Amino acid sequence: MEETSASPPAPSLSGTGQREAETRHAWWKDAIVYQIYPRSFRDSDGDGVGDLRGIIEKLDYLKSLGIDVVWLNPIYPSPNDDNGYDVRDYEAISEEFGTMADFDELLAGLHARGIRLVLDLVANHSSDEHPWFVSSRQSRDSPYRDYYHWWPAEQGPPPERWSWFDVEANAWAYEAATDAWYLHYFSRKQPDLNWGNPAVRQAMYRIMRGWLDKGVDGFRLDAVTLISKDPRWPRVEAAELAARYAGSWPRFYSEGPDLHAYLQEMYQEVLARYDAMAVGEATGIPLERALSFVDQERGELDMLIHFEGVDLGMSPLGRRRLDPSGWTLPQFKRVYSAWSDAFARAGWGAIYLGNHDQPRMVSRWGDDSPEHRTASATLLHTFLLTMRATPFIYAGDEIGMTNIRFRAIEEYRDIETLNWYRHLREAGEDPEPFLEDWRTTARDNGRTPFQWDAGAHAGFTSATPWIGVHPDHRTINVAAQEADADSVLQYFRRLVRLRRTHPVLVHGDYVLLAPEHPHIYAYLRVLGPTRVLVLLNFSSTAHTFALPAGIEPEEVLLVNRDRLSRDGTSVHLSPWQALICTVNAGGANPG
Ligand code: ISL
Repeated sequence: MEETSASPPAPSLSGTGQREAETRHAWWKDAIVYQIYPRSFRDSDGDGVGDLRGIIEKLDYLKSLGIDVVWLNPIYPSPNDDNGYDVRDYEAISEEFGTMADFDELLAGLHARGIRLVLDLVANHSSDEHPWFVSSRQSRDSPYRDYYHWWPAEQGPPPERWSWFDVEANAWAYEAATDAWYLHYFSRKQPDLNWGNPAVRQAMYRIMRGWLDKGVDGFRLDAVTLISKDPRWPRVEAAELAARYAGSWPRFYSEGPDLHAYLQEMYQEVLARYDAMAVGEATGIPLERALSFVDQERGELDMLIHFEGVDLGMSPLGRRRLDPSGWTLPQFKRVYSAWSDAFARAGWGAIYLGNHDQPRMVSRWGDDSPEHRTASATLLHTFLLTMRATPFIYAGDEIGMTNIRFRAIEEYRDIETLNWYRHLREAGEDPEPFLEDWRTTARDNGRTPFQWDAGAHAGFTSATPWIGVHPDHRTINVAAQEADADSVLQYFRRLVRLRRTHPVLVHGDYVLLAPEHPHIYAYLRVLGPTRVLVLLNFSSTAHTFALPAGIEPEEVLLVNRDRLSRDGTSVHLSPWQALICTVNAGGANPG
């Protein structure tokens, strides 16, 4: 058995969490994960791009948040067609971000503060500039030819496959040099690796072991549900392609026939040998099959990052657009309750409301107007940190950063937006409705520089930043919130402390109350005799909640605004008020 050398001490578990502590590397169940998009966090060397030394400068800030794990988006050398998700070398550090010595210092600095580090592993595809692909595309006889998926032209046109980032949405790109097509589910510069080739798998396992031997604490596995391709290459009907979120598309993309075999092999060859956390990005995986990935008995992954939550209220088309019919709170409750219940007896969940592929949490799920921003951001954090799942907090959300809503296409940097725009222009479509859609949905909303202070470029850089800084940094920034006891930041820290000191919030059963209430999300967390009630008013108007019989609020543990206001069995909640209180012990739990 190999062991990591520099792991921080395991966080202490108490109460009946003990049962889970006995299962394999359960430390990540108690953890709060903080996701850093390195390009946008802090630029230490004045080139407009965030870097590892920038993160090192902020180590004490990270410690002050009380988080347990940092997940870094890719930091490897990359031509940056997709901001690092096109990897040129899996074993080195991008020059833009620093050196391996900087990385070692960052890892040691995190570990010294009791914070673990999780890297992003992009295993479904590499960059077209990776030496494997450079060789692969040169000749049909290349020793690396079978590292990728090639379709020789003499076999006729390849089976239709949809590409997320391609201008023509075609996942096959033709190469005259070898008269063949190669597969790329993302951009043309992101050819899909052929996991059917054992040499590819072994190479990836070696890479993973290399980072774990260095002391890294786990991986977020990018697009990992797409790695197994059906070698029979079934043809897809055009209608099925168009409706990629409806019904059958995962049959052709995620959950290929060998997916579980690969994940089990990865577990045996890598994960089982370390005390590491593995969270898979679960594109296309429905709730019904979640446990087939994360049931400990199977030996595959620890957690999944599912999409059912963030896809609520999105149009089911390839291009990002809000569904005009919107989303309702009862739907939201159904999704998160179902994903919580799925892991009641086995497996474990991950929960998030924003990341680098999503608009800002408060703009998407709260109300980012000056009147309601602080309350709605703190309410959303209350939700994330009181659910029975490992919370993934996206950097900037702890201060309530908002969507930038770029006006013009020139302001965008994301390949997804730029390619869709090109596509529309080539098709002669009016770009304005498109731009309006992307103001609320674009990934770049979540990628603007972190707002440290009210000064130039929000204290992110001394140079011109790689992407525009949100003008609201003059009011929304760390410095201002450090000085304000009622800020999102200070509330976030209180919540983190509360979760840490109340195991019921991590391990307790989750009992949904009033599933159909249109404005209030209410639930109990129950661990032995301890019962905690969470009340969240998901709206910009005041509402009343009728307490179910047998639920008697006792001590208020935390409230984001105002106080507990009760009238008999009714609780009055102000707009976006969030309240956590203990309730009388015992009795049957309603719900
Ligand atoms: O954000 C999306 C596009 O609208 C998602 O469909 C996303 O592409 C998908 O979830 C996979 O995401 C991951 O892999 C991509 C990368 O661009 C994303 O940033 C990453 O999270 C390709 O590596």
